[in-house]
Amino acid sequence: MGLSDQEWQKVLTIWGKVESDLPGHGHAVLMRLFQDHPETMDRFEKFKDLKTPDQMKGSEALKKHGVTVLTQLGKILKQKGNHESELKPLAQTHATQHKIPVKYLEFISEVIIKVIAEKHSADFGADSQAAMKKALELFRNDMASKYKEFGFQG
Ligand code: CUS
Repeated sequence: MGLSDQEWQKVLTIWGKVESDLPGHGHAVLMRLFQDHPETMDRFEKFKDLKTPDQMKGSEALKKHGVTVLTQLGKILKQKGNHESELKPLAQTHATQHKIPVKYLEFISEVIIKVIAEKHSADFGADSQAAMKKALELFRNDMASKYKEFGFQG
């Protein structure tokens, strides 16, 4: 279940590339998520008017939220699994206010890997992809158990 030091190193190395352009990556992730899984948009009132890819592309709100998402996730990844204190408040708001099912976290994890693979193919080989996949699984598992503590079945 846990990741080795080497795996965490791979995760954080590629995350460094993501951080070289957080708004670009975040915007790409959310556009892709909303196109591939339109139902995920319904969680966010502020995005309900984004209907076409062009509208999404031009949306400052979407770009801003992309930065929020990747910033939160980056904070958690940097804890290398010891993320209890970062994860708990995030799980609480997502369980009680936003009501983001674990399934949506699965979708966003897949999309993050796709977007990194597209933007950084040379630096994101099979080992790094597998490590990132594991890190995101750990994140989701721990979110899911915290969700239950907050009474959200996810
Ligand atoms: O915002 C936040 O915070 C979250 C993040 C994580 C948890 C990482 N989100 Cu937002 C999520 C989601 C979205 O945005 C959309 C869809 C789905 C999910």
